[in-house]
Amino acid sequence: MASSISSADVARLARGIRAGDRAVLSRAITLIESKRADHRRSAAALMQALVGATGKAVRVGVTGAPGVGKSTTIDTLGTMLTKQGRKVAVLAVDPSSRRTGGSILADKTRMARLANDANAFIRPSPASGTLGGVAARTRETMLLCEAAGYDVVLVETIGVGQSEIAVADMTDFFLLLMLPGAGDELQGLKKGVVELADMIAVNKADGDNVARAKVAAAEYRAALHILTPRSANWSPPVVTYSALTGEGVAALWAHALDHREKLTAAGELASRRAEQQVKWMWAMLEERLFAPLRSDRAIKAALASIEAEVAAGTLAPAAAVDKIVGMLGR
Ligand SMILES: Nc1nc2c(ncn2[C@@H]2O[C@H](COP(=O)(O)OP(=O)(O)OP(=O)(O)O)[C@@H](O)[C@H]2O)c(=O)[nH]1
Ligand SMILES: [Mg+2]
Repeated sequence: MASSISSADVARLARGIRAGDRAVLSRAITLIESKRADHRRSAAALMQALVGATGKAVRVGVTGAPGVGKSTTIDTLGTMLTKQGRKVAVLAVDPSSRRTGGSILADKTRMARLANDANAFIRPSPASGTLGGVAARTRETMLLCEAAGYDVVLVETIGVGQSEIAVADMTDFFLLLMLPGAGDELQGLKKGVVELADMIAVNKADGDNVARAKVAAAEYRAALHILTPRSANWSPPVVTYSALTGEGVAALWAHALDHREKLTAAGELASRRAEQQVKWMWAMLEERLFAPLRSDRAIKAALASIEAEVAAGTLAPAAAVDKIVGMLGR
């Protein structure tokens, strides 16, 4: 997308998206992901044009350690949902450079059924950038998908780093996947992530793993008891299932719908989304204000020497800030 976009083009994109045209949707996402200033403006106009058409999907975040089975779960769950007549969009937030070239392909092969499903739309994570930037683009992509009629959005994120918080901040239901028998394993279980979870699901409860999965689930249940729940209207359940056989996947989804019903009734779903929207406004503003610090070569070079002076104690931090803000104002 090298050319600039007219307002008529934006209107055409908006129309195509509302009509559910996948090719237009893909093109619009490419526009959203563009770093060019004029594209950013067109993208903002597009988001505004579609603002009334968004918000209708069940938004689910899926996290868990590498290899826990996130993609397989999304494939199995997504396929179940399209069979029920749902339209499913699958997105990812992976700010590491892990997911380049080959592994996008790998992702699609791990979601082999969905990748060939006319009622599913899979879009890999935006290319690596700052987490804030990657996550903001993913969120906008989610909104475009909603405008295109996708009524379930599944967002996969790697089980490390801040990406989980970003995904929890753009979804309604945050699903934490765990492995069986990692018994001694409240292992790698980061308290912050557990506190965000609306449900813990122990995957790979198949074959020899069934008993171990149940033991792990009991341990997580006990662990959750000592945490303050994220919501007054919901106690996160702990379930076991197998993404491979599909056993327990329907029950898992039933919990997600139950959560939705309870939070909607309590008004919490609406307030959660309202808070999220405002949070994203601030996050994107911060992203925008900081962009020149990262992209402007002269400023970047100056920053390095200013930082060195501050470290050496020859420049007061307050004076350094003045200097930097002065450069931004130019
Ligand atoms: N036995 C068993 N294996 C599973 C199950 N779900 C996933 N796997 C296997 O676990 C491996 C990792 O699965 P993925 O779905 O790619 O896991 P992921 O969490 O998306 O991995 P990353 O995206 O690399 O973090 C694959 O070999 C899957 O076949 C399951 O329910 N049972
Ligand atoms: Mg994966």
